[in-house]
Amino acid sequence: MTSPLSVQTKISLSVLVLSVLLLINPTTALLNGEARMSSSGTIIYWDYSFQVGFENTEDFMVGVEHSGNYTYWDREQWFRDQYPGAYRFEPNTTIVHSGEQSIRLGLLHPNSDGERRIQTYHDWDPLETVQIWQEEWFYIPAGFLWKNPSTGEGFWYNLHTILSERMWNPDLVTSYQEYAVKLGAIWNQYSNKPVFCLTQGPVSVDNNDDGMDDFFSPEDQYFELGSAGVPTGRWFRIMSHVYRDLQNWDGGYAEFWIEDPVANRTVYHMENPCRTIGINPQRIGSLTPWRQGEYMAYLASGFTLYAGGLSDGMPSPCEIYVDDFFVGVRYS
Ligand SMILES: [Ca+2]
Ligand SMILES: [Ca+2]
Repeated sequence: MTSPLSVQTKISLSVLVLSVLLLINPTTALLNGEARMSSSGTIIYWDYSFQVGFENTEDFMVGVEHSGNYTYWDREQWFRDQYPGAYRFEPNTTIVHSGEQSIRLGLLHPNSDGERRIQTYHDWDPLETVQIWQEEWFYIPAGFLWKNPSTGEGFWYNLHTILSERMWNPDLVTSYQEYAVKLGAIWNQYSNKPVFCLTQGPVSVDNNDDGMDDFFSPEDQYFELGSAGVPTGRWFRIMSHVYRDLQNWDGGYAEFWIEDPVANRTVYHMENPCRTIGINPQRIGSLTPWRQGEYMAYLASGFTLYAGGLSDGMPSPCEIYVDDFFVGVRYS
C-alpha cells in the first residue's frame, strides 16, 4: 500500500519530468526514449511515445474507420461521419493549458444516441504492447450541466480511455466483443456533486466461444470515486498506467491519478491488480484494425467526450477542453 505522501512525491517528480520535456518540446513531438515515473517510483523509458499540444494542424487530424495512417489519432467512431455537424472538434485559443491552443470538444445535440460521443484513439499492437502510460489535461467549464434540471437525475461522461479493445467477427459465437479501462465523471446524488468514476468494461468477452461473458459481474465493472469531486473552471490532469501481462492475463494492473493542482494534487490513486487484457490478443492481432466488411479488431487508447445517462435533458452544447496529451508504450 502506497502512502499518500509517497504518491504525492512521485507525482511531483513526474511533473518535473514533464515540465522539462515541455520546455524541450513545446508543441507536438514524437519522442523516443521518453521517460516517465512508474508506479514503483522508477523511471520508465518508453519504446514509443508522442505528445500533442494541439498547436498544429496535424494534431486535429483523426482517421475514421475504413481509413488510417494519421500521425497521432488513428480512429474515432463512425458517428461523426454519420452525423455531420453534430460535433465541435477544433482549436481553441481562449481556454488553454499551454502554448496558444487547446482542443475544444463539443457535443451539439447529445440527446441523440449517435451524437453524444467523441472518441479519439491511437492504435497499439495487441501482441507487443505491455505497458501504456497516458495523461492529458482537462478543463470542464464552470456551470457544466451534471444533472437533469427537471428530474435531478445525473449524467455521466467518459473522459479518458487508456485501454479500449474491440472486435467485430461474425464467425464467432459472440460476434461483437469489447473490453475497456477508462475514467470519467458522473453526478452523485448522495454526495450532491460530480465525482470521478472508473470503469472496467462494459464486458462482452468470450474467448472460449461458449456464448457467455468470460469474467466480471456487472457490479465489478464500475467504481465511483466518491471523495474525488470533479474540478470545474480550472485545469486538472488525469494520468494512468496499464500493465498488460501477456503471459498471465490476470496478472496485470491499472493505475489512475487525478491531479488537481489547486486541490493539492493527487485526488486518487489505485494500483490494485486487475485484469487488463480482455479479448485474446491473438484474436485482435488476427484481424485488421480497419473495418473490412464486418471484420475488425483493435487495441487503442485516447481521450474522449462520451456523454450519457439519459435520453432527454442533456446539456446542449456540451463542451470541454483538452490539452497536453501524452502517451507512451513499452514492448517489454
Ligand atoms: Ca496547447
Ligand atoms: Ca465465454
